Amino acid sequence: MSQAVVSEPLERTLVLVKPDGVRRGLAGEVIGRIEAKGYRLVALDLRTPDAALLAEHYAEHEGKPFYAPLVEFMGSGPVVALVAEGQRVIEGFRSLAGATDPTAAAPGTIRGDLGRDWGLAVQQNLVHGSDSPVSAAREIGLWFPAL
Ligand code: IDP
Repeated sequence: MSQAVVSEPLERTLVLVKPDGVRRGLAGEVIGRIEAKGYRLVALDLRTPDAALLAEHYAEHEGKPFYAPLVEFMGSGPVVALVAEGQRVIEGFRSLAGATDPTAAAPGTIRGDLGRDWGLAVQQNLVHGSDSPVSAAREIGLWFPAL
C-alpha cells in the first residue's frame, strides 16, 4: 500500500560571496558551509558585477547613507554568485550568514566567525542572501536570467 508523503516545496535563494570574501579566500569556506548544511548548488559564477546590476540589486537601499559606498564596494572585485536550493533555504542561509553587523553576528555564523568591523562606511560582511521568496525570485532573475 502506498503512503502519501507531504513534503515542503523546494525553495531557491541567491547567495553572493562579496568582494571581501573572495579577496580573503573565503569563497570555498562559504560554499562548504552551504553544502554541509545539505543545500544543493544549482548555479555558480565568479564575476565582477557592473554598476547597472548593482543598482538593480540594491534598489531598496537607494538614498541611504551607505548606498554609494555599498555599490562601490560590491563592484570593487569579483564576487561568487550562486543559487542554492532546498526546503526553507532562504531562511536557512540567512541563519548560516548571521546578523548584518559582523561584530554583533553570533559565533557559529559565517559573519560571526569570519567577519569583523573594519571601520569603513559600509559593512564588509562577506555574504549576501535573499531575504524573502519575492526577493529571491527577483535577484535570481537579475544574476542568472537563464534559470
Ligand atoms: P543584509 O545583507 O543582512 O540583508 P541589508 O539591510 O539588506 O542587510 O543591507 C545590505 C547591505 O548593506 C549589508 O549586507 C551591508 O553590507 C550594508 N549595510 C547595511 N546596513 C548598513 C549600515 O548601517 N552601515 C553600513 N553598511 C550597511
